[in-house]
Amino acid sequence: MPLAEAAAILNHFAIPRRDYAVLPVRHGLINRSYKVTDKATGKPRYFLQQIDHHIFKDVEGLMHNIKQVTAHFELLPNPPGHLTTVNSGDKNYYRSPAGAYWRLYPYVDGNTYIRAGDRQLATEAGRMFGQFLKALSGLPPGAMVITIPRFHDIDWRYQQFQASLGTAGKQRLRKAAWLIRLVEENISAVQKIYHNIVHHCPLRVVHNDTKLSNLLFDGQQRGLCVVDYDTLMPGYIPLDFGDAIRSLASTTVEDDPHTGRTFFNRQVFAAFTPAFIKALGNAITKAETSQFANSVPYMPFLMGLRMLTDYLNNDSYYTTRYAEHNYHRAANQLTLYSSGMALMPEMNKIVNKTVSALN
Ligand code: GN1
Ligand code: MG
Repeated sequence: MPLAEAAAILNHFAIPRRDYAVLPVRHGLINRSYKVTDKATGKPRYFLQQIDHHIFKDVEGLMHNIKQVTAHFELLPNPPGHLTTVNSGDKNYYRSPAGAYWRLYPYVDGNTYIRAGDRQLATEAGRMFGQFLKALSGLPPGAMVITIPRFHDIDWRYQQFQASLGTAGKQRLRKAAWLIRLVEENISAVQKIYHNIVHHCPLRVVHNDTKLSNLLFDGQQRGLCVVDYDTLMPGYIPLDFGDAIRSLASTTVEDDPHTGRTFFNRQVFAAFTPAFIKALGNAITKAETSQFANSVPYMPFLMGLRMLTDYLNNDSYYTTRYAEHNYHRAANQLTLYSSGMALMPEMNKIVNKTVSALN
């Protein structure tokens, strides 16, 4: 996308006509994002994104979901820190004649982290995601469009994986053989976890991509807001919990190629969990907290499986920066899964202790 084209897109949004500088920024694995700066003052003003409509096949539905959630937040007496879109005509996005989708947010000048490192950040992250989900708890799942069906459903992801085995090239199959074996050996245990969650927990509107890098913090590591609303959809709170732990409590980033460096940090888990549960308050049920520890190995397995499938499909979904990128991601996440399995009893104790202290 030439920058001049991205800059011209700004004319379609309801913002003051100024001379803006548009700079690409790396954010997430899917959409293209740009920081929009007012050239006269040098201040960042907006965050412009082109939504990848090959991956998000129902962009209208996705933007409808964002509207539902932001409108709901605005009615709350104490809304959580959140973003609101800038309008383009009567819509919260712009569709170009060529069929590209764009949206614009006012810029929130915050810091992001890809690793928690310390307990303070983990506690703040727990509070932020907990408050965000509590605020969402008043919105009925029926108000939302299911933009990516069966997004966190292991049965569906396993089917996609099996299909990729039939079409993958020999070299990638050989390289990933140990990961394929790990998946086959563990799939039934992981499917059980998922079926239990679905059976016991209410379907709710959740975030569905609660990684640490989707939180903005100020200079003192105080939370500003939760970002990335692409996957706001019906789902399960324990899976948002597990997904947050996946990035926060991992000792390294999700694409670290050295699997020996990848395991869960108990201290970060012990800091995040009480803050998350407390912030949810009476919005969370015992049936849900009883699934929290199970979701800790579940989410890295699910992500590892998706990354492995994408590796076998020659990287058709996630953005990759080098040939083995998806392979490294998958190896990392599936290693994290094993660490999560080993720590499950201990994590269960921490969750139970928190829940009984609050009662
Ligand atoms: C994708 O693009 P990004 O980084 O927001 C993915 C998530 C994964 C994540 C892995 C729609 O999110 O499910 O957790 O990569 N989103 C989609 O980092 O597939
Ligand atoms: Mg996302």
